[in-house]
Amino acid sequence: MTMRTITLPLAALLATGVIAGCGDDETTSQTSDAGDTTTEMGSFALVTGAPDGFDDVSGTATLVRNDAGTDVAIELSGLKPDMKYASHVHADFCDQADPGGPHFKFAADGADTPPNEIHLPFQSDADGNGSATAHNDQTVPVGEGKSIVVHTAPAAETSDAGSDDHASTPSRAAKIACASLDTGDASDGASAATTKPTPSTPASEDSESLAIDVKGGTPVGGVKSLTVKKGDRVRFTVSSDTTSEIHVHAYDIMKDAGPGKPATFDFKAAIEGIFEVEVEDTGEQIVKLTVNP
Ligand SMILES: [Cu+2]
Repeated sequence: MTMRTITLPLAALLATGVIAGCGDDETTSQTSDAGDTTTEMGSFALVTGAPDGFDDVSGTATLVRNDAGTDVAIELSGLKPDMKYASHVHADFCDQADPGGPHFKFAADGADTPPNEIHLPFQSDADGNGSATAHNDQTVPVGEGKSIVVHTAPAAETSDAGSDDHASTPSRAAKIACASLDTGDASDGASAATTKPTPSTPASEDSESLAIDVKGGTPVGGVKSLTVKKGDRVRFTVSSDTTSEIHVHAYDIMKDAGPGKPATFDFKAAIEGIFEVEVEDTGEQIVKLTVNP
């Protein structure tokens, strides 16, 4: 009898206690913390209209976002040695008329300086290599911050805090190279579909250094297949009887191939998926590039 009178109010107390202590907001935000990291990567390529003296710039860009903020890292080679450079996360992809478009800003009406923008100033070494990293406590929204652009450094940007509104004064900071960022990570459901590799044809036996001959804007012998693993080097050479721009999609690498001047491609396969290499003027595909995980 006594047992029963005690257990009933105790059970009722426990029940209300459990409900009060279990904050719904807390549990849901904790679960999403774990799965919210996305990594995007890209390869640097020279932009059209880059200043004289830059002709073989390449490198990689990585942007990692999670609830703790955004981390960006770049690594370049082929730059002019011992020179200061500016680089920023930009709003658009590299294939725009103005490669990369304007700077990415967290607050559209906010300042042109960090932390409202992400800047990665750096100086190249004696061999023309350069690298930089940046952390921002804010998280770049998925689908924004689509590229990283490297510029010549305007005098004002030798100190990072200085104002550099190069969008309105483009002559002061010419764009040199641009890397479009692509989600190569399946943790983000929305973009996973576009980067997931589909079953592909077997690797061509000479994927080491493929040679493509273009005549009249079309590939001799048809579209060649090139299959590599992510992180491998992609190497091929395009010869053409007419001067044509050769474009590697997604990686946004463009090079001119012309009579006696073949275009040599050599870049890291940083983005998974199946990509076209085409003759830009004719839209003719010459290579099917497959990058497997
Ligand atoms: Cu910029």
